[in-house]
Amino acid sequence: MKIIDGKSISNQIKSEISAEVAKIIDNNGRAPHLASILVGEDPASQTYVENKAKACKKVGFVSSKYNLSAKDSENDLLETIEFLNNDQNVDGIIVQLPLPEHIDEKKIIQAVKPEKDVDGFHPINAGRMAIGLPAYISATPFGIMQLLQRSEIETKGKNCVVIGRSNIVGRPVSILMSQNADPGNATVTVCHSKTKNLQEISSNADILIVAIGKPELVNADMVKQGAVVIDVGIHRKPSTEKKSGFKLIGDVKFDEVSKKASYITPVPGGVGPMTIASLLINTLKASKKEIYPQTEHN
Ligand code: BQF
Repeated sequence: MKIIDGKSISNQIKSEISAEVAKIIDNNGRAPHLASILVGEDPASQTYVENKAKACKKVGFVSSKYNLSAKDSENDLLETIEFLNNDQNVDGIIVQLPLPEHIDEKKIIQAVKPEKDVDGFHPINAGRMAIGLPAYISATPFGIMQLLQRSEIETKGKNCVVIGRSNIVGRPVSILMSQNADPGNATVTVCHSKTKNLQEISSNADILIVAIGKPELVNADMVKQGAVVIDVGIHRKPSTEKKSGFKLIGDVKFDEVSKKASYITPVPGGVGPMTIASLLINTLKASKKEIYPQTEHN
């Protein structure tokens, strides 16, 4: 069994990005700029926004943070997005999810200009990705594809089972894995909360991608000997051994599943760091206007 070291692969990507930023600066360009909006003070969300700001700093990007109160209105958030859409010095905008109940997430993701939507959540980017046009691909699915590619894992013709169908991970990664591309060309099955024979289906997977959001749902009986297992879950489990008071666990029972897997991603240090690295890649592309060279969505 090989552990896929997402932390190390993400550091490799970050050093490639740093080199590109240095070149941009040498040519009298401006450093890429990522703006993050956080509404409220959910501790996990605060950590994620902090992780992204730190990563920006590490590769030489500018980052700015806009912290709204949980009580601020949907309109306040829309105004912040509009301000950043119009700021010529901002390349990428992310709105940290989840949002408070009184804010309509669907409305918010459509307010971010597609050209600055480095999370790839806007329907223009989600749709373009689905039909194989240049697009910002949401960071976690993109990170998973990079992990497979950089670990030289063959996907062509393989049975890939995705557990989870969210707009952010399960759905887009299932599309990418089935595309005629490398990585891709897998035969993909999407399972979800209403799937009846989950164990039967998942134990047929050569590549199992788990993004269901249920702590340690996947056990050894659900995994084929030699499978590649990608664990997207991230949950805080109370622990007296950690000074933070919790440890991170995934959607997969790592100890037992790792005995059967050929490759497996750990939590932490697997998919999570790759999500951050992919966001940096998207922000660099935004600053270079790589996806949308003109302003219209042709
Ligand atoms: C690691 C996220 C659920 C809901 C909204 C590194 C991150 C996490 C783990 C991180 C995530 C998860 C992010 C590790 C961003 C990934 O070392 O294992 C980085 O910061 N993530 C997010 O922005 O929103 C989420 C998960």
